[in-house]
Amino acid sequence: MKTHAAVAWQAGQPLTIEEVDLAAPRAGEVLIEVKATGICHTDYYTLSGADPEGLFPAILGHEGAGVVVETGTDVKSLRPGDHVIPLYTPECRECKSCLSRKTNLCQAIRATQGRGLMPDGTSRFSLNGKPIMHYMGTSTFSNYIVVPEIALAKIREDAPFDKACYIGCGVTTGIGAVLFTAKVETGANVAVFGLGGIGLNVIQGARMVGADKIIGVDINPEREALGRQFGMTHFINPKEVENVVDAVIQLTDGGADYSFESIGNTTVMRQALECTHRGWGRSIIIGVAEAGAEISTRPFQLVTGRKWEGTAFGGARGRSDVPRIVDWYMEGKISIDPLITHTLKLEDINEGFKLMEAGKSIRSVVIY
Ligand code: NAD
Ligand code: AHE
Ligand code: ZN
Repeated sequence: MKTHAAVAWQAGQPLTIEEVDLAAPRAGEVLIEVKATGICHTDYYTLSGADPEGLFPAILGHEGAGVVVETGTDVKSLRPGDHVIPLYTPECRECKSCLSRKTNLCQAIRATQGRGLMPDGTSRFSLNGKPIMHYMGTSTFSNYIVVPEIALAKIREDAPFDKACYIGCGVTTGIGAVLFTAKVETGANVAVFGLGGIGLNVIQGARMVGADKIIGVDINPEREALGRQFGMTHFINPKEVENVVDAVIQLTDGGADYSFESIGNTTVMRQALECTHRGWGRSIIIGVAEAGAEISTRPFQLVTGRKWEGTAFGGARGRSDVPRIVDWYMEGKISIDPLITHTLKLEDINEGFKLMEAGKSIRSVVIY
């Protein structure tokens, strides 16, 4: 079949809309009509050329929601008409990682996914007979996609696609980092560096668990109002203080219990670690930094009890946790709507990247 898709031909170049060929789902695969997709900073990062796994030409996008159109052989858990969120972190429930119960990083198809291919080592997308690469196993910048069954979370049918799509990455990553990875306890002091599409969800996760001080740090002063709306109690603009680490330490009587870096800046990652409390502070890296980037600190920071950690997809097990998070949204327990600042047509997708770059959007959502 044919599908309209935004194709990334080269690093740093705008996407172009093409009519792409899409092959039918094979065994264990599912054809999805994508109804809406968010644009995450990670799409921008890969398009920029900084991603060591970035391949071109590819169809980017990993924050979608849609409907099952057709199932390949051996697909048992889904049928046409089901509403789904594609998962860049699948959940096979059989691999060593899934069975360990220690991580959400299912490894069943990670190797082929990182090479832009389906699990059988081929692409379903092509144009003029030449393959186009998948991206993160999802490629939600295409109206129709083929995705492995283990990489689809079935969600309730009354959830609106244009909001539910954001649960495919940003919402789950931010809230999950607090609930599933850090397991922040009531009364803890939390510092969040970077108040974009991810960081604002970290803020609302911290509010959900009843954190005490929730300190937001961002160089964009326009992020303060939305931060406060989502539960932030204190705002620091690093440009307005002499030393952001000292500023957090002063506000928290010795340091934050937990900090989160949701920017992808290694200098800020160090600040986030060093503003946590001696003896027990934990700093969680969410941001994705460019190929070759390294983090550093004095080992003394760790010797004196701070822990440096990271999280992918907020530690969520997609097929189990994503439907619950959709329920939280539908029950009014979490807020999504104010974070979707722009909606676009696929033809205007490059505008979404420009808005992100200019710091004008939190999330732009493409509606098919
Ligand atoms: P975004 O562009 O919406 O937000 C980034 C925010 O950081 C902006 O508000 C910006 O003003 C702020 N910022 C930039 N430089 C800063 C600095 N020096 N100090 C303080 N604030 C600064 O991006 P996003 O979509 O929220 O993504 C954030 C990061 O998280 C990206 O690196 C993205 O790739 C990563 N990410 C990781 C995961 C994961 O699973 N680990 C999931 C999603 C996104
Ligand atoms: N190819 C990138 C990987 C970047 C990365 O860490 N991605 C996150 C999700 S970001 C979503 O917006 C992730 O899931 N990581 C775990 C994994 O297995 O990729 C790079 O920098 O190499
Ligand atoms: Zn993302």
